[in-house]
Amino acid sequence: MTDLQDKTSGTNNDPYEEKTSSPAPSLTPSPTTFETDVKNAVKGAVDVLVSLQDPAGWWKGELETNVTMDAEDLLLREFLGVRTDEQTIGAAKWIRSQQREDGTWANFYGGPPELSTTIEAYVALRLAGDLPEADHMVRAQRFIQASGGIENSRVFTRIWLALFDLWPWSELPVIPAELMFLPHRVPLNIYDFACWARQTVVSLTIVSAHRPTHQLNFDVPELRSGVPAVREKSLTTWAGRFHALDRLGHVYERHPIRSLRRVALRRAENWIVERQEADGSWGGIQPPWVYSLIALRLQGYGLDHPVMQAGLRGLDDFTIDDERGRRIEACQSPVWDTALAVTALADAGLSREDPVLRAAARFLLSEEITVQGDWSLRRPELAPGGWAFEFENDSYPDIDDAAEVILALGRTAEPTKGADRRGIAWIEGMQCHDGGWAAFDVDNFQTLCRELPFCDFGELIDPPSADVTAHVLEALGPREHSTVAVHNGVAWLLRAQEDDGSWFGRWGANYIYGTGAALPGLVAAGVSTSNSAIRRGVAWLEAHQNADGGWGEDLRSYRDPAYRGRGASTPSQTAWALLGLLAAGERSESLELGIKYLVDTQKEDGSWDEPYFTGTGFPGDFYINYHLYRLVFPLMALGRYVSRGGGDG
Ligand code: R04
Repeated sequence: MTDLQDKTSGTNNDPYEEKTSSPAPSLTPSPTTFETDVKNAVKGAVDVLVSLQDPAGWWKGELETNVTMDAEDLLLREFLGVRTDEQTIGAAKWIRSQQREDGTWANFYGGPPELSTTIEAYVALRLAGDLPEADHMVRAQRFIQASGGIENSRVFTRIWLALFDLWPWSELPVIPAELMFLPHRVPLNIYDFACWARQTVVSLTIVSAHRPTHQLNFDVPELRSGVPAVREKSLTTWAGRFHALDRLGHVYERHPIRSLRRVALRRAENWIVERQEADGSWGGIQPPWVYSLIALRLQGYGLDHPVMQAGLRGLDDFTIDDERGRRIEACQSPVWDTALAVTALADAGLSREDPVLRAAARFLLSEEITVQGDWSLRRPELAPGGWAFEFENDSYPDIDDAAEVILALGRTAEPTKGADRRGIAWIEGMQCHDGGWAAFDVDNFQTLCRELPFCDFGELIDPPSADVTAHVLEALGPREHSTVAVHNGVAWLLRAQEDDGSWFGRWGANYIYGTGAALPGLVAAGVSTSNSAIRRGVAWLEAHQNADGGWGEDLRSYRDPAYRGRGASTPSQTAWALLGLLAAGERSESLELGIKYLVDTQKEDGSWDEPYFTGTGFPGDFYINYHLYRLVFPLMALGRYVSRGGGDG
C-alpha cells in the first residue's frame, strides 16, 4: 500500500492535507492545562531517555536499514566458509519477516518494491533452504521478472551473484586495480571518491581482478529475464564514453600486464590493511567492511589471520539478535546519539552539573579524534580534532558529529580540556572553498565519479550540504559571529535556499530536515529572525504542516518533487519543523498545533513510535531509521518550547 493512496479519498482526516485547506482542530481549552501537559510530556521523555543511557555514559539507538545487510551477511559467511545453521536460521527468519504481501522487499518502511534488495533477499533465502516453488518465493520471482530480472539489478547485487557463479563476471563493469596508481591530482583517483565509496571501490578492485566463483548447490535461472539491460552508448556523454572504455577494460582483463597488476593489488591490499579500525571494521560501515574481508581473503589472508579474525569478530558486535530476529546494523551511532541526547536533556532543563550529562560528556571527550586520516591529504597541516560517528572509526571523523558534540559539550559543566577548541579549529580547517561544509572531506566535488559504469548506486562524492553547514553554524556561530569562516558559511547557506524557501536535507529526510536545521543555524550565526530568508523558510514549514498538526515527508521526495514536504506525520520530522519555527521566534498557531501533536502522540512510556525512516544514507538509494530520533528530537522541541515560556505570551 502506498502512502498517497488515501489522497484520492479526499476525506478530511487525510493526513497529507495541508492545514490551509482543512479546518484546524481547536486548541486545548485552557492554556494552563496545556502547559502542564507539555511539561509532563517533557518529564516522561526525560525519564525514558535517561533510562536508556549506558553506564559508560553513551546512548546508542538501533540503526535500522534494509535486508541487503542480512542477505549479504549470509553470502559473506558462505563465501568465507564460516556460515553456521544458527546464523542462517536467524537471518532467514528476519528476512522473511520483512517481506511484504506482494512478495517484495523495500529499502524503507512503506517504500516501493526494490529490485536489487528483493533479489538479494531471495538468494539469501535460497541459501537458507527455501524452495523456489514456495509461495513467498514465487511471489518474489514474479516481481523480479516483471522488473527486468537480475539483468536490471545494481552492480553490487550482480557482484554478489558473480561471487557464487550465479552471474557472469564478464557481464559486470571492470573495476581496474590500476586505479591505485592514479596520482592525487588526476581525475578519478581514489581520493576523488567520498570516503565511504573510496573504501568500497578499493576493496572491489581486488575482487574484480580475482573474479572468484564459489559454487553453490543451486542456481537461480528463475531470476534472469534474458533481456540485457540498456546501457548508455552515446559517446557524447561521459557515461557513454566510460561504457566504451569498460569494453576495452574487459579485453585488458583477459591479458593484464601481470607485474603491474600484482603491484596494484598489493597496493590496494596494504591500503585496506592500514585502514582497519580498532573494532575490526572499515569505516565502521557494512559495505567496505564485507568487501574488504572478501578482498583480503582473495589476496591469501587465512581466516586465522589477525586482520580477518578482528574483522569477523567485529561483525558480531554489529549483530542484533532478539525476539524480533537476527539482523545486522549497517553502522552504529553512539557518538551522534550521545551528542543529541545531551542536547535534548539540557533543553529539557537538566542542569550543567547533572551526573547524567557529565558522564555523557566524559564519554564524548574520550572519543575525541587525535590522529590524522584520509582527510589529511587535502589538509596536511591541519591538526587532528573533532569526532566520528561511531565507537571506533578514528580514520574518518566527520564534521556533522564534531559540530553536534561541540554543541553538547557546551551544555555540561564537565571540563573539556580544549577538546571543543580543537574541534572548532578542525571544523574551520575543513571548510570547502565555496564556504560550505561536507560530511567527511574538503572539496570532494568530482561529479565524474558518478558516471563510471560500476557506480550505479548511492552517492559517490561528498560535497557540502545545507544540513551539515547549518549544524556547523549552530556550533560556531554564537562564539565566533564575525569570523570569515562563519561569514562564508552563512553566505553559502543563504545561496543554498531553494526557490520555495526550503533547504535540501542530505543526511535526513528531507526538506523538513534541511529547513529545520538551516533556520537554527542561520539565527545562531547572527542572521536576524526578520531576515527574508528566515521568513521564507518559516512560511515553507507552516505551509507544509499536516492537518493533524505534525509534519512528515516521504522519502520518495528525493526522486519525485510531488512528495516535497509531504508525507505522514512523524515525531522526528515534526520536531525538526518545530525547532526551525522556535529558532525563528515563531509564536504562531502552527507552532502550538505542532507541540500539541507531539504531546498527543506520546506513548504511555514517554517515548514515541516511529516506523517511518527519517534518516538518509544516500538520497534516492539508502535510508536509515535511527531509533533514537523519535525520542531526542521531540524532547528538544518540547524542552525549548517550555523554556521559552510557551503559549502566545
Ligand atoms: C546523521 C549524521 C550524518 N553524519 C554522519 C554520518 C554517518 C553515517 O554515514 C554513513 C553511513 C552509512 N551506512 N551505509 C553506508 C554509509 C555511508 C555513510 C554505505 C556506504 C557505502 C555503500 C553503501 C552504504 F557515510 Br556502497 C549505514 C554525516
